[in-house]
Amino acid sequence: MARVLSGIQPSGDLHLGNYFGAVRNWVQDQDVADAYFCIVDLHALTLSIDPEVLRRQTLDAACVLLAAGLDPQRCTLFVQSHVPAHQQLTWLLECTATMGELRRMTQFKDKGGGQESVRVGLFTYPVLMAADILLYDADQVPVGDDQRQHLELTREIAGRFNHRYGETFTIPSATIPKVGARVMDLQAPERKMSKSSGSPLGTVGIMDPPAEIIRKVKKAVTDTDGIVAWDPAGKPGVTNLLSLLGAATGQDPTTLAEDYQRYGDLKGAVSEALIEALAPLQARYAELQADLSGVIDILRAGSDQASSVASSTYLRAADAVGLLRP
Ligand code: AQP
Repeated sequence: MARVLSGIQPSGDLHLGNYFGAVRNWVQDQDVADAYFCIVDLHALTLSIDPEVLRRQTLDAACVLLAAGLDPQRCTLFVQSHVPAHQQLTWLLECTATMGELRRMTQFKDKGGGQESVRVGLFTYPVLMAADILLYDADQVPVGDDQRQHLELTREIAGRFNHRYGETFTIPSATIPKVGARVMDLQAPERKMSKSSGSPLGTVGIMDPPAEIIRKVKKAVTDTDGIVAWDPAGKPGVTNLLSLLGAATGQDPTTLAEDYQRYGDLKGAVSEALIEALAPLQARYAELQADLSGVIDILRAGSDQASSVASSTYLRAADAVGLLRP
């Protein structure tokens, strides 16, 4: 069975991009792979975040993931900071990656490149992500399109480490979904929907109530020519709405345009499909919120399981570079 690993930052309310680009596919992965899913709280420290908010959002992310269908009987769900090997391996990999490689990462440039006050952790974030993946000997990493470059870097670092110190890590591949890989901000459809850098009106949360979904979709930016067509370059707003409709209904988004004459009708269909797709998750989420101690138990068991795998990979890497065992 292939090993799958993926993660999500508790840096804000999870949104449709996180769901269609990643989480929904994780739910399917549980049945066909040995799956590990991680709430990457250390990554959330790369940008400013209130400590209490981080704690609350970490537990909340666990509730959303379980509500979406992750099942602790079929996957390992854990919190990154509960497994110390992530930080230990990061150092070994930071001594393998180069400044030039990290400087080329577009997410760093987008989020803070060029500012002297930017946190060092934002710069080295892709190395921590490489450690997250390599610790579990993951064969596949299901991610949205925005993480493609970080995955390439992970492969580079792992290959270099193996070349320098002998076969230590499995080289992982990215699995990018065909539909929903890049959900765009409804207010700025040239930018991806994002927890931390998106516009509030352009970001639809997985737990947004129906009225909120209708309001945000109704206000989504389109264009002035009034023609419903699939045209990513020329009509990014309309294409994003078609893409969301396809992701929510399981239909091919490129052919959906034929069914709609007016933007208002398309928006109505998008809202309806999103509300229907999210309703079961929202109901399960409410149940989980009523039993948070059960969620904490799941995370504890998950981190025990994850630690047993991660600590042995770390030891392998530490031996390879020549660290003396305690
Ligand atoms: N807009 C998106 N479309 C498709 N997939 C997306 N993902 C994120 N945004 C989109 C995928 O969701 C998974 C978890 O992402 P993350 O929490 O690790 O952080 P991110 O990629 O940086 O996403 P955000 O929402 O923009 O978070 P912040 O604002 O904290 O940086 C990943 O698989 C990602 O590809």
